[in-house]
Amino acid sequence: MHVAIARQALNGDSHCGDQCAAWEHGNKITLCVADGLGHGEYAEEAGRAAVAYVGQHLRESLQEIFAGCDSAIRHTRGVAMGIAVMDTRTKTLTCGGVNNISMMIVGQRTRHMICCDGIVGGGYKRFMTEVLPLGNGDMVILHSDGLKEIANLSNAIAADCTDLQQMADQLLEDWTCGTDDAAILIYQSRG
Ligand SMILES: [Mn+2]
Repeated sequence: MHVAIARQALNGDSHCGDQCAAWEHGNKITLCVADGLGHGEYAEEAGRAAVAYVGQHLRESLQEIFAGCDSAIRHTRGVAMGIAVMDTRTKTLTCGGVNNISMMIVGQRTRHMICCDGIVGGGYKRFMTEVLPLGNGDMVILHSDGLKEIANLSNAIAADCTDLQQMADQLLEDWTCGTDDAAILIYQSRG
């Protein structure tokens, strides 16, 4: 599984509300970024609770995962969350998100996926999923709003850079907004 994660808490805080995870299960790879509202200890609690819930319900549909997580983390501040599930057999990516996680596929062209309004743990409306083909070499990028909307992604990603971790670290450094926790997850489909 070719995944890189880069995270940074605001002001070097020991707590980071932005949590990321990737799981390989059967013929699926599930990618998740959760941004606990605000920052600090309680944001981290919310982010961790959301990611833990997702990890325990990987076999369910995205609709079920989001609905279950929304109920399960009501005691927290709640999160913005994006999930992308790669099916390695059908070479498709199924995505869904709530609030403002940026999700995109970067390949021959860049495609952005949409989040619905609301908060996981506080209720949301009109959740929908998108299914998109994923070509060999395509990258899937999920990031929190601690990074600015990355303008001209193909330029931002150095063409000669093949090291995903270096790419994630560089994008975090170059595009951090500096006023919030920040996290970026990059997955690349290979072979
Ligand atoms: Mn944030």
